[in-house]
Parts: sequence; C-alpha cells; structure tokens
Amino acid sequence: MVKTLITVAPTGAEADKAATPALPVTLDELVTTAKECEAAGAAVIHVHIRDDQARPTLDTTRLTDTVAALREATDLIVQLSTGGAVTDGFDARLAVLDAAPDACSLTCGTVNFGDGVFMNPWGFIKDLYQLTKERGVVPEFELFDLGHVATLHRLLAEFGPPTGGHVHCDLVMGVPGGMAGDLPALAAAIDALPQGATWSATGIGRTTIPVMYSALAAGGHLRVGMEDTLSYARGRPVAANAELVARATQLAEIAQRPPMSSAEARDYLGIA
Ligand code: KMH
Ligand code: ZN
Repeated sequence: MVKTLITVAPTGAEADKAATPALPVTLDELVTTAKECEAAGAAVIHVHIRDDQARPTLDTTRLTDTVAALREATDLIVQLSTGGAVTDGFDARLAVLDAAPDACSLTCGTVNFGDGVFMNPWGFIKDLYQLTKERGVVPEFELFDLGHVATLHRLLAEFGPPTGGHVHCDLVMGVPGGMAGDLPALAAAIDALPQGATWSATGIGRTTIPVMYSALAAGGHLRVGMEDTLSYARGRPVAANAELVARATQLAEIAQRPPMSSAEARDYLGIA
C-alpha cells in the first residue's frame, strides 16, 4: 500500500490576517508553522508569502529568503505558488522560479475564483512549463476543473514529461467556479488523468472532509491548510495549520496509509 503524501498550504493569497490571526504571514510565523506541520506529518509545503502589511507578494528577494529559511529549519519539500493572487501578472508569476524552489504549482487553466478570475491561458501555461524544465523545478499540476485535465494532456503531448519524469497533480475541488468537491467529481477527474500520474486532492471550505475521505479511499494523497479552509468544524476556526495536518495524518493512519516522510516524498515525486 502506498503511503500518504501530505501537503500543507498554510497561507494562500486570499485570507485576511486581521480577520484570521492564526494565519502565518511573517517569515517567523511561516517557519514555526512549517516545523509544526512537519512534526504533524506533512512532507510538502505549498508557499504563498505576504509583505509587511500582510498583503500577498511575489517579491523575489522575499521568496528566495523564504526558500532558504524553510530549508534551514525543515526537511519539507518547498513548493512555491506560481498562482499568486488573482491580481498578479504573468511576468511576476514566471519570476517565482528565480527563487529556485524544489517544486512549484502550475495551474492548467483559467477558472472563476470567487469574484475574481484566476488567469491561466495556454500561452502562459506552456511558458511556465518550459521554464520549470529549464530550471530543473518539479511542477505540481493544479487542476480546478475537468478541462484543466485536457490541457495537462496537451502540455505533456507537446512538451514531454516534467523535471524528475513523474507527473503529480493536485485536484483543487470545491472552488466556486471550478469542479465540485464531492466523490462523483473526484472519480471523473482521476479517471481522466494521464496514465501513471499520481494525485493529491484538496477540498476548499466545507468540502475539506468529504474530499479527504474520498481521496484516501481512492488511493490518492492529501493537501490541507489554511489556504483552503479556515474552519476546523462548523463555528470553530482553525487554531493552527498543524491541527489540519494532524487530522489528515490521523485519517491516513486509520486508512492504513501512514504519511510519507519528506525523503520518501522526494523519491516519489522525482525531486532530487
Ligand atoms: N490564489 C489563487 C488565485 C496556486 O497557488 O498555484 C491561486 C492559487 C494557485 O493559490
Ligand atoms: Zn496556492
């Protein structure tokens, strides 16, 4: 039985620090969170950073310092977001790779995202993909909808396999404007994935738990964190990212698929 890869997405670009004090936004808060989440069972950290006013930023110096600090303090695989916030431009999103992370997200299509639009036209997707290959960064293909799976097939057909040779996807489910966060949508998405691809699933908001159970049952992996949900249970805000990771670990252990270590995850994902 394959162990469970657990990714934590602790911050995101959308949640407001003033309304959500537990959100890690400073480098110190992020490093502390990363250590706690590693101890709780995470192997990968999906990183968005904030500026001094806690607004999302893609500043290269800050990203570079963040990668270095996370590597110094943990063994986690450092995956930088190239999605950023819906307001970020394509050049700034490509420049994320200048921070030389282990891995990065690569979203395979445009999606309505709340009141905004998360823009990922084909031209940007292929430029980013080619840049990951030039820089030796391992992409994780983020799929918000079934059409994104079709674009992933096209990307692989035109440009070949990614750095590391292994295709790993994250199904981001339950975003208003994307696929539903439920079992039928998950079954349709995994059925459409390229042969040999592995996958994690993320349920946004109240879809977190159904998606987590469905993913474990179907042999997939898990992403959790305050980027994706701010409630631990109805009326009970998340106190810290580590409690979301601890819950994922507990469910994975019950499923008899305990968490992968970071070293096992590097091997699994083809990350040197
Ligand atoms: N913040 C969203 C608009 C990613 O990290 O690559 C995009 C996002 C995806 O979070
Ligand atoms: Zn993200």
